[in-house]
Amino acid sequence: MLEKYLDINPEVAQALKEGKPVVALESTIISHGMPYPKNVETALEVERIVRENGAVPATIAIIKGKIKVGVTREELEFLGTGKNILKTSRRDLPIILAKGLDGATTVATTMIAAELAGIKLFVTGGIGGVHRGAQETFDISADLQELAHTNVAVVCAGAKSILDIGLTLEYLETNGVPVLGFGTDEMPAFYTRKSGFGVDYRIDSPAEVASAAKAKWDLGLNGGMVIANPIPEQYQMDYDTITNAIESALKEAEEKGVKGKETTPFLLAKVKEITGGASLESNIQLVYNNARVGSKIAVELAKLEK
Ligand code: PSU
Ligand code: MN
Repeated sequence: MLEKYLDINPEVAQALKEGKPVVALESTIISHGMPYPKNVETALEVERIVRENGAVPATIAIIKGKIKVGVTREELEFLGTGKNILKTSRRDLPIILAKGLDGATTVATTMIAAELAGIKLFVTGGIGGVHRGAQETFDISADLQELAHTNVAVVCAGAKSILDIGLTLEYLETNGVPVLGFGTDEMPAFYTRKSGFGVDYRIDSPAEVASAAKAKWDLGLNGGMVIANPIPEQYQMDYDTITNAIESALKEAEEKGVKGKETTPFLLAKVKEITGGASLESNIQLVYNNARVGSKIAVELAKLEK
C-alpha cells in the first residue's frame, strides 16, 4: 500500500535491508533555505560527507506527488531551481501527494518519511520551534509535535534565535523529547555556540547518543530526540551582529504582517540579506559539521541494531 506514496531509491533500500547506516536529509533547506547554486552545491557536499563517514545519504523530497527517499542528482538540481516547490509540513503532505505536486520537506515531514522508510537518523541545519510572540500568534512549528511522536533522532545546530529558544525547550520537555548537547552543556543557537540556555544532558560520543536512542525506543518511548551540535568555533558569527540582524528581521516581518508558513523562510532570507554572505557561509559549515556527527551516530545505531 505504501508503494503508492513512497519511492525509496535502490541504494537506500539495499542499505536498509542489510542494516547499514542511512542518514535522512531534508529539502526545505534546499528549496527555501538557501539561494541557488549554493543550495545544490551544499546538498551534494553533505551527501559526500555522509558517505565519507560510512553512511548512505537519503535526501527526501516530494516529486510529482510521490515521496522520494534518496533523490537523484537531477532531482536535487530541480529542487534547487524549481519555482513551484511547496514547503511541505505535516498538514500539507496528503494534499501535495493527492494533487501530484512537488514539495520540499520540512523537518516534520522528513521525519515522517524517514520513519516510513525505516531510517532512524536525520541530519539538518536547524529545527523549527516556538516563535517569539507565540503567546499571541500561536506560531509553534509542527516540527516540535513531530519530535514528540515520531521515532527519528535529529541532529541540528540548535535553534535560531528567530525563535524563542527558552519556550522551545519547555515545549520539548513537556512532550518528553530529550535534548542532548553534543560536546556542550549549552543549547547552541545555530549561528552561535551559545544561547544562554542549558541542555538536558551533555553527551560526548556518537556511541553514547546511539545507546540513549536505543534505550528510548526499546522502552517504547515514542518520539524523537534532538542532538544539538554547536557550529565549529571558527565559523560562528559575532553575537551582536546576528542578534541585531534577527531583531531587524523580526521587526520587518511584523510590519509587513508576515504570517504562517511564510514566517520562517521570510526571517531566514532577511537575516541573510542583512548580514551579506556571512550568515550563509556559517549556515553551510554548520550543516557539514552536523553531517559528520550525524553519520557517526548512524554508524553506531546500525551496530546496536545488529
Ligand atoms: N530553521 C532553519 N533553517 C531552515 C528551517 C528552519 O534554520 O531551513 C526550515 C526547516 O525545514 C524546518 C522549517 O523544518 O523551516 C520550519 O518551518 P515552520 O517554522 O514553518 O514549521
Ligand atoms: Mn509556523
